[in-house]
Amino acid sequence: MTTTNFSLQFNNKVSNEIKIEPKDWMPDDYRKTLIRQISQHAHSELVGMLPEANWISRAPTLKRKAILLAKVQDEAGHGLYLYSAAETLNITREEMYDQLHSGAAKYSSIFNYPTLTWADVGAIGWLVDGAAIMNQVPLCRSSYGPYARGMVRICKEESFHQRQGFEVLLTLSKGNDYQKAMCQDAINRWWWPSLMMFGPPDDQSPNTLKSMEWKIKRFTNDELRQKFVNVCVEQVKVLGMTLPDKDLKWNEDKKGYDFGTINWDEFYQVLKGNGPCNTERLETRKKAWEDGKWIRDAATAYQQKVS
Ligand code: BYC
Repeated sequence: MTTTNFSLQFNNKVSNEIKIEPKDWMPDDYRKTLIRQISQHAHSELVGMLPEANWISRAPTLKRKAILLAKVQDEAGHGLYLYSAAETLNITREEMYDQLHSGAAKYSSIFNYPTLTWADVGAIGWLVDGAAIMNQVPLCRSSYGPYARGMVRICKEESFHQRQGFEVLLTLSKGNDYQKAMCQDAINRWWWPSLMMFGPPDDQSPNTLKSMEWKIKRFTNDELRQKFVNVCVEQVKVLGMTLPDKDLKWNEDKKGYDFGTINWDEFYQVLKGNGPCNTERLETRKKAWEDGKWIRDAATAYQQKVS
Protein backbone atom coordinates (compact mmCIF):
# COMPACT_ATOMS: atom_id res chain seq x y z
CA MET A 1 0.00 0.00 0.00
CA THR A 2 1.19 3.56 -0.66
CA THR A 3 1.43 6.23 2.04
CA THR A 4 -1.64 7.91 0.51
CA ASN A 5 -3.64 4.70 0.92
CA PHE A 6 -2.44 4.25 4.50
CA SER A 7 -3.35 7.84 5.19
CA LEU A 8 -6.84 7.36 3.73
CA GLN A 9 -7.35 4.25 5.83
CA PHE A 10 -6.21 6.14 8.95
CA ASN A 11 -8.59 9.04 8.25
CA ASN A 12 -11.46 6.63 7.61
CA LYS A 13 -10.89 4.87 10.89
CA VAL A 14 -10.77 8.14 12.81
CA SER A 15 -13.93 9.48 11.20
CA ASN A 16 -15.78 6.18 11.74
CA GLU A 17 -14.79 6.01 15.42
CA ILE A 18 -12.62 2.91 14.91
CA LYS A 19 -9.72 2.97 17.33
CA ILE A 20 -6.17 3.32 16.06
CA GLU A 21 -4.06 0.49 17.51
CA PRO A 22 -0.26 0.31 18.06
CA LYS A 23 0.51 -1.69 14.92
CA ASP A 24 -1.68 0.47 12.64
CA TRP A 25 -0.09 3.01 10.32
CA MET A 26 -0.37 6.53 11.73
CA PRO A 27 0.97 9.96 10.68
CA ASP A 28 4.24 10.89 12.38
CA ASP A 29 2.69 13.99 13.92
CA TYR A 30 -0.20 11.97 15.38
CA ARG A 31 2.35 9.64 17.03
CA LYS A 32 4.38 12.62 18.31
CA THR A 33 1.32 14.38 19.68
CA LEU A 34 0.21 11.25 21.51
CA ILE A 35 3.67 10.63 22.98
CA ARG A 36 3.78 14.26 24.14
CA GLN A 37 0.33 14.25 25.71
CA ILE A 38 0.36 10.75 27.21
CA SER A 39 3.89 11.02 28.65
CA GLN A 40 3.15 14.46 30.12
CA HIS A 41 -0.01 13.05 31.59
CA ALA A 42 1.99 10.15 33.10
CA HIS A 43 4.55 12.58 34.55
CA SER A 44 1.70 14.60 36.07
CA GLU A 45 0.43 11.52 37.88
CA LEU A 46 3.86 10.82 39.40
CA VAL A 47 4.63 14.42 40.34
CA GLY A 48 1.00 14.73 41.49
CA MET A 49 1.73 12.23 44.27
CA LEU A 50 4.09 14.67 45.98
CA PRO A 51 1.82 17.49 47.24
CA GLU A 52 -0.60 15.05 48.86
CA ALA A 53 2.06 12.67 50.13
CA ASN A 54 3.21 15.66 52.21
CA TRP A 55 0.12 15.04 54.40
CA ILE A 56 0.17 11.23 54.78
CA SER A 57 2.14 11.34 58.03
CA ARG A 58 0.02 14.21 59.37
CA ALA A 59 -3.49 13.08 58.38
CA PRO A 60 -5.85 13.84 61.27
CA THR A 61 -7.07 10.24 61.84
CA LEU A 62 -6.00 6.70 61.01
CA LYS A 63 -8.98 6.38 58.64
CA ARG A 64 -8.01 9.57 56.77
CA LYS A 65 -4.42 8.35 56.57
CA ALA A 66 -5.48 4.99 55.05
CA ILE A 67 -7.71 6.71 52.48
CA LEU A 68 -5.00 9.18 51.51
CA LEU A 69 -2.41 6.41 51.20
CA ALA A 70 -4.73 4.50 48.86
CA LYS A 71 -5.37 7.61 46.77
CA VAL A 72 -1.70 8.44 46.38
CA GLN A 73 -1.00 4.81 45.41
CA ASP A 74 -3.76 5.06 42.79
CA GLU A 75 -1.92 8.01 41.23
CA ALA A 76 1.23 5.88 40.90
CA GLY A 77 -0.90 3.23 39.19
CA HIS A 78 -2.29 5.84 36.76
CA GLY A 79 1.26 6.86 35.90
CA LEU A 80 2.15 3.25 35.15
CA TYR A 81 -0.88 2.64 32.88
CA LEU A 82 -0.03 5.83 31.00
CA TYR A 83 3.67 5.05 30.61
CA SER A 84 2.65 1.62 29.28
CA ALA A 85 0.24 3.23 26.79
CA ALA A 86 2.98 5.63 25.63
CA GLU A 87 5.47 2.75 25.24
CA THR A 88 3.21 1.24 22.56
CA LEU A 89 4.11 4.32 20.45
CA ASN A 90 7.77 3.39 20.29
CA ILE A 91 9.34 5.35 23.10
CA THR A 92 10.98 3.72 26.12
CA ARG A 93 10.19 4.48 29.72
CA GLU A 94 13.81 5.54 30.29
CA GLU A 95 13.51 8.09 27.46
CA MET A 96 10.34 9.48 29.02
CA TYR A 97 11.93 9.72 32.48
CA ASP A 98 14.94 11.46 30.93
CA GLN A 99 12.63 14.02 29.36
CA LEU A 100 10.96 14.66 32.73
CA HIS A 101 14.25 14.94 34.62
CA SER A 102 15.90 17.21 32.05
CA GLY A 103 12.87 19.52 31.96
CA ALA A 104 12.22 18.71 28.28
CA ALA A 105 8.76 17.32 29.09
CA LYS A 106 6.13 19.20 31.01
CA TYR A 107 3.83 18.00 33.79
CA SER A 108 0.66 19.67 35.01
CA SER A 109 1.18 23.21 36.31
CA ILE A 110 -1.07 22.49 39.30
CA PHE A 111 1.48 20.35 41.09
CA ASN A 112 3.87 23.26 41.49
CA TYR A 113 1.73 24.74 44.26
CA PRO A 114 2.31 23.90 47.95
CA THR A 115 -0.04 22.01 50.30
CA LEU A 116 -0.03 24.23 53.36
CA THR A 117 -2.85 22.75 55.45
CA TRP A 118 -4.91 19.55 55.74
CA ALA A 119 -7.74 21.35 53.90
CA ASP A 120 -5.49 21.39 50.82
CA VAL A 121 -5.89 17.61 50.61
CA GLY A 122 -9.66 18.17 50.37
CA ALA A 123 -9.29 21.00 47.86
CA ILE A 124 -7.00 18.88 45.67
CA GLY A 125 -9.52 16.03 45.69
CA TRP A 126 -12.50 18.25 44.96
CA LEU A 127 -10.98 20.77 42.54
CA VAL A 128 -7.86 19.16 41.07
CA ASP A 129 -9.31 15.67 40.68
CA GLY A 130 -12.61 17.29 39.66
CA ALA A 131 -10.87 19.22 36.87
CA ALA A 132 -8.97 16.07 35.93
CA ILE A 133 -12.24 14.11 35.57
CA MET A 134 -13.79 16.85 33.43
CA ASN A 135 -10.74 16.73 31.15
CA GLN A 136 -10.24 12.97 31.19
CA VAL A 137 -13.72 11.48 30.74
CA PRO A 138 -13.73 12.62 27.07
CA LEU A 139 -10.26 11.03 26.72
CA CYS A 140 -11.93 7.62 27.26
CA ARG A 141 -13.20 8.21 23.69
CA SER A 142 -9.79 9.25 22.39
CA SER A 143 -8.98 7.79 18.95
CA TYR A 144 -5.89 5.91 20.20
CA GLY A 145 -7.00 2.55 21.66
CA PRO A 146 -4.45 1.98 24.46
CA TYR A 147 -4.88 5.56 25.76
CA ALA A 148 -8.69 5.41 25.63
CA ARG A 149 -8.83 2.06 27.43
CA GLY A 150 -6.35 3.17 30.11
CA MET A 151 -8.43 6.26 30.76
CA VAL A 152 -11.56 4.24 31.60
CA ARG A 153 -10.03 2.79 34.75
CA ILE A 154 -8.26 6.02 35.62
CA CYS A 155 -11.54 7.94 35.49
CA LYS A 156 -13.30 5.45 37.77
CA GLU A 157 -10.58 5.93 40.38
CA GLU A 158 -10.49 9.72 39.92
CA SER A 159 -14.18 9.77 40.63
CA PHE A 160 -13.55 8.20 44.06
CA HIS A 161 -10.74 10.72 44.65
CA GLN A 162 -13.01 13.64 43.88
CA ARG A 163 -15.62 12.41 46.34
CA GLN A 164 -13.12 11.84 49.13
CA GLY A 165 -11.81 15.40 48.64
CA PHE A 166 -15.28 16.87 48.72
CA GLU A 167 -16.07 14.89 51.88
CA VAL A 168 -12.91 16.19 53.59
CA LEU A 169 -14.04 19.75 52.83
CA LEU A 170 -17.64 19.02 53.84
CA THR A 171 -16.43 17.79 57.25
CA LEU A 172 -14.28 20.92 57.72
CA SER A 173 -17.14 23.15 56.58
CA LYS A 174 -19.27 21.78 59.45
CA GLY A 175 -16.48 22.21 61.98
CA ASN A 176 -15.45 25.11 64.22
CA ASP A 177 -14.64 28.61 62.95
CA TYR A 178 -10.97 27.77 62.53
CA GLN A 179 -11.79 24.70 60.42
CA LYS A 180 -14.27 26.65 58.30
CA ALA A 181 -11.66 29.34 57.65
CA MET A 182 -9.10 26.69 56.72
CA CYS A 183 -11.58 25.19 54.25
CA GLN A 184 -12.30 28.57 52.61
CA ASP A 185 -8.60 29.45 52.47
CA ALA A 186 -7.76 26.20 50.64
CA ILE A 187 -10.57 26.80 48.11
CA ASN A 188 -9.30 30.34 47.56
CA ARG A 189 -5.76 29.18 46.86
CA TRP A 190 -6.61 26.18 44.61
CA TRP A 191 -9.45 27.68 42.54
CA TRP A 192 -7.50 29.69 39.95
CA PRO A 193 -4.65 27.18 39.49
CA SER A 194 -7.34 24.50 38.93
CA LEU A 195 -8.84 26.54 36.09
CA MET A 196 -5.35 26.75 34.55
CA MET A 197 -5.14 22.94 34.45
CA PHE A 198 -7.30 22.96 31.30
CA GLY A 199 -4.50 24.66 29.39
CA PRO A 200 -4.21 28.05 27.67
CA PRO A 201 -7.24 29.76 26.11
CA ASP A 202 -8.22 28.26 22.74
CA ASP A 203 -6.77 31.18 20.79
CA GLN A 204 -3.38 30.58 22.44
CA SER A 205 -3.43 26.76 22.25
CA PRO A 206 -1.18 25.56 19.41
CA ASN A 207 -2.20 21.89 19.67
CA THR A 208 -5.97 21.89 20.12
CA LEU A 209 -7.09 22.21 16.51
CA LYS A 210 -5.09 19.25 15.21
CA SER A 211 -5.82 17.13 18.30
CA MET A 212 -9.56 17.72 17.80
CA GLU A 213 -9.29 16.79 14.13
CA TRP A 214 -7.56 13.53 15.10
CA LYS A 215 -10.12 12.97 17.90
CA ILE A 216 -7.40 12.76 20.53
CA LYS A 217 -9.15 15.67 22.26
CA ARG A 218 -12.96 15.86 22.06
CA PHE A 219 -13.44 19.32 23.58
CA THR A 220 -11.33 22.46 23.53
CA ASN A 221 -9.58 23.78 26.64
CA ASP A 222 -12.10 26.61 27.05
CA GLU A 223 -15.11 24.32 26.60
CA LEU A 224 -13.95 22.03 29.39
CA ARG A 225 -13.00 24.95 31.65
CA GLN A 226 -16.52 26.37 31.24
CA LYS A 227 -18.16 23.04 32.10
CA PHE A 228 -15.98 22.81 35.22
CA VAL A 229 -16.91 26.30 36.39
CA ASN A 230 -20.62 25.54 35.92
CA VAL A 231 -20.40 22.40 38.06
CA CYS A 232 -18.28 23.96 40.83
CA VAL A 233 -20.53 26.98 41.29
CA GLU A 234 -23.32 24.61 42.32
CA GLN A 235 -21.14 22.28 44.42
CA VAL A 236 -19.57 25.06 46.49
CA LYS A 237 -23.06 25.98 47.72
CA VAL A 238 -23.34 22.55 49.37
CA LEU A 239 -20.15 23.35 51.27
CA GLY A 240 -21.55 26.72 52.32
CA MET A 241 -18.32 28.27 51.02
CA THR A 242 -17.62 30.68 48.14
CA LEU A 243 -15.41 30.70 45.06
CA PRO A 244 -12.87 33.57 45.03
CA ASP A 245 -14.26 35.31 41.95
CA LYS A 246 -16.48 38.39 42.23
CA ASP A 247 -17.22 38.23 38.48
CA LEU A 248 -19.04 34.89 38.59
CA LYS A 249 -22.45 35.51 37.08
CA TRP A 250 -25.05 33.35 35.35
CA ASN A 251 -25.21 34.09 31.62
CA GLU A 252 -28.56 33.04 30.20
CA ASP A 253 -27.37 33.27 26.57
CA LYS A 254 -24.56 30.79 26.98
CA LYS A 255 -26.38 28.84 29.70
CA GLY A 256 -23.28 28.97 31.84
CA TYR A 257 -21.45 31.18 34.30
CA ASP A 258 -19.26 34.07 33.22
CA PHE A 259 -16.11 34.17 35.28
CA GLY A 260 -13.20 36.51 35.97
CA THR A 261 -9.94 36.84 34.06
CA ILE A 262 -7.38 34.11 34.63
CA ASN A 263 -3.85 35.27 35.37
CA TRP A 264 -2.18 33.73 32.31
CA ASP A 265 1.15 35.39 33.18
CA GLU A 266 1.23 33.26 36.31
CA PHE A 267 0.43 30.13 34.25
CA TYR A 268 3.26 30.75 31.78
CA GLN A 269 5.69 31.52 34.62
CA VAL A 270 4.84 28.17 36.23
CA LEU A 271 5.36 26.44 32.86
CA LYS A 272 8.78 28.08 32.59
CA GLY A 273 9.77 26.56 35.94
CA ASN A 274 9.13 29.63 38.10
CA GLY A 275 6.19 28.34 40.17
CA PRO A 276 6.45 28.11 43.97
CA CYS A 277 7.49 24.42 44.01
CA ASN A 278 8.92 23.61 40.52
CA THR A 279 12.49 23.14 41.72
CA GLU A 280 11.49 21.09 44.76
CA ARG A 281 9.21 18.77 42.73
CA LEU A 282 11.79 18.04 40.06
CA GLU A 283 14.58 17.52 42.60
CA THR A 284 12.40 15.05 44.52
CA ARG A 285 11.65 13.05 41.36
CA LYS A 286 15.32 13.03 40.32
CA LYS A 287 16.42 11.88 43.78
CA ALA A 288 13.80 9.08 43.74
CA TRP A 289 15.16 7.95 40.36
CA GLU A 290 18.79 8.00 41.58
CA ASP A 291 17.94 6.30 44.89
CA GLY A 292 16.10 3.57 42.97
CA LYS A 293 19.12 2.67 40.84
CA TRP A 294 20.18 -0.23 43.08
CA ILE A 295 16.78 -1.91 42.81
CA ARG A 296 16.69 -1.50 39.01
CA ASP A 297 20.19 -2.97 38.83
CA ALA A 298 19.22 -5.86 41.11
CA ALA A 299 16.07 -6.60 39.06
CA THR A 300 18.06 -6.56 35.81
CA ALA A 301 20.74 -8.84 37.27
CA TYR A 302 18.05 -11.28 38.48
CA GLN A 303 16.33 -11.23 35.10
CA GLN A 304 19.63 -11.99 33.34
CA LYS A 305 20.29 -14.85 35.76
CA VAL A 306 16.91 -16.56 35.26
CA SER A 307 16.64 -16.04 31.49
N1 BYC B 1 0.24 22.40 32.79
O1 BYC B 1 -1.81 23.52 22.96
P1 BYC B 1 -2.14 23.19 24.37
C1 BYC B 1 -4.15 14.50 37.42
C2 BYC B 1 1.13 22.92 27.82
S1 BYC B 1 -2.92 14.77 36.32
C3 BYC B 1 1.41 22.26 32.13
O2 BYC B 1 -3.50 23.53 24.84
P2 BYC B 1 -2.70 20.36 24.58
C4 BYC B 1 -3.89 14.19 38.83
C5 BYC B 1 0.91 21.87 26.75
O3 BYC B 1 1.46 20.61 27.16
C6 BYC B 1 -3.51 16.09 35.30
N2 BYC B 1 1.49 22.38 30.79
O4 BYC B 1 -1.78 21.65 24.64
C7 BYC B 1 -2.71 13.55 39.19
C8 BYC B 1 1.62 22.49 25.58
O5 BYC B 1 3.04 22.40 25.74
P3 BYC B 1 3.95 21.48 24.77
C9 BYC B 1 -2.85 16.04 33.97
C10 BYC B 1 0.34 22.67 30.13
O6 BYC B 1 -1.83 19.20 24.85
C11 BYC B 1 -2.43 13.33 40.54
C12 BYC B 1 1.32 23.98 25.77
O7 BYC B 1 1.03 24.15 27.13
N3 BYC B 1 -3.85 15.77 32.96
O8 BYC B 1 -5.20 14.63 36.99
O9 BYC B 1 -3.55 20.33 23.35
C13 BYC B 1 -3.31 13.75 41.52
C14 BYC B 1 0.16 24.46 24.91
O10 BYC B 1 -1.09 23.89 25.35
C15 BYC B 1 -0.89 22.81 30.78
C16 BYC B 1 -3.51 15.55 31.69
O11 BYC B 1 -2.34 15.58 31.34
C17 BYC B 1 -0.91 22.68 32.17
N4 BYC B 1 -2.04 22.82 32.89
O12 BYC B 1 -3.72 20.56 25.81
C18 BYC B 1 -4.50 14.38 41.15
C19 BYC B 1 -4.65 15.26 30.75
N5 BYC B 1 -1.83 23.09 29.86
O13 BYC B 1 3.69 20.07 25.17
C20 BYC B 1 -4.79 14.59 39.80
C21 BYC B 1 -4.20 14.99 29.36
C22 BYC B 1 -1.21 23.14 28.67
O14 BYC B 1 3.50 21.76 23.37
N6 BYC B 1 -3.73 16.16 28.69
N7 BYC B 1 0.10 22.89 28.84
O15 BYC B 1 5.35 21.89 25.09
C23 BYC B 1 -4.53 17.02 28.04
O16 BYC B 1 -5.73 16.89 28.01
C24 BYC B 1 -3.87 18.17 27.28
O17 BYC B 1 -2.51 17.85 27.11
C25 BYC B 1 -4.02 19.55 27.99
C26 BYC B 1 -3.26 20.59 27.14
C27 BYC B 1 -5.48 19.94 28.04
C28 BYC B 1 -3.41 19.53 29.38
